Amino acid sequence: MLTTMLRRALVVPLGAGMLMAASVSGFSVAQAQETNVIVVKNFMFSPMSLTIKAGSTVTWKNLDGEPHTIVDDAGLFRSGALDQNDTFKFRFDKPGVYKIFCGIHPNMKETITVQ
Ligand SMILES: [Cu+2]
Repeated sequence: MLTTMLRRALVVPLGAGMLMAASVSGFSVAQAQETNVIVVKNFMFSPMSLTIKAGSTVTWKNLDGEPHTIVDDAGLFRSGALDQNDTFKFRFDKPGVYKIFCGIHPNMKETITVQ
């Protein structure tokens, strides 16, 4: 009887703490969506074309269980293999049209226009 009461007393604050942690991380995800995020899902970049202002940072997030890389066609940058939920960021300082592809699956392509 005493042990049951003790267990309940321990479980309730732990559960509340986990709920708070979940809402805090939810908030940070919502904030990240205000920047330029490209989702990699189902072997596709989404969106496949994006127009941004010079000086903007783009974040790629891989949602697939398969690894993907983010490679600039002109050799400006190349990410390591992104596992599921990994992200890669790059800041585009120069205006231009950037062709991006996945180094593992070169048929995965997208275009980023920097104004
Ligand atoms: Cu890929």
